[in-house]
Amino acid sequence: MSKDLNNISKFLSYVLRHQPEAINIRLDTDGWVDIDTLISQANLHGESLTRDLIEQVIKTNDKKRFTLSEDGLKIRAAQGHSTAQVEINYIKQIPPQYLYHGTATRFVDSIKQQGLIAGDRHYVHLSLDEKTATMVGQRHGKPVVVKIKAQLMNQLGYKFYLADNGVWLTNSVPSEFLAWD
Ligand code: HQG
Repeated sequence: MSKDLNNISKFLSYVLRHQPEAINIRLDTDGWVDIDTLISQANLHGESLTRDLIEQVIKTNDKKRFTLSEDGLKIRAAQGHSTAQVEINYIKQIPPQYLYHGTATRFVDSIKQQGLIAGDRHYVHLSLDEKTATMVGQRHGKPVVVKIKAQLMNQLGYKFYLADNGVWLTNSVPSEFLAWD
């Protein structure tokens, strides 16, 4: 992805996940905003945005972070929200036997004690494979991957959701369901 598109992706992540009020837009409960409103408000706040650029970002984004509505009029972030404006009604899914979470070595002691917690975001984010989890962990420092006994958790009543872009979500993971190598 070009540097421009990368910057736009960062801007969209910021306003569609965390701070819609920064450009004075309101997201609906499912996280959607009209693309026309997004463009005009972004431009008003000094971020030049066009429909064409937005479509390029949606198409080329490495993690498919953004979803276009079926009618093509709205956009939302697929996951990763912290804003209280959004409470996506994700459909419950049965997870595979194991899912993976990438973190940094400095968080390991705390995670062993408290389990995985969502922090500022609405959910704990889990990956289908170790390679993806390693990349997620790298964002925070020296990566370490922890295996989650997802199917066992699900059998015991913990809910799992799958975002539009393949990221698995759950509210928290108590430490007894974590397996460290
Ligand atoms: C850690 C990216 C101490 C957790 C990724 C993580 C993902 C604890 C950090 C998405 C803890 C939160 C989310 C505990 C969890 N004690 N630390 N008890 N429980 N943590 O960024 O999962 O590129 O909010 O391990 O690909 O890293 O933005 O979550 O290190 O899908 O699209 O607290 O963001 O996507 O960090 O990443 P984050 P995350 P994007």
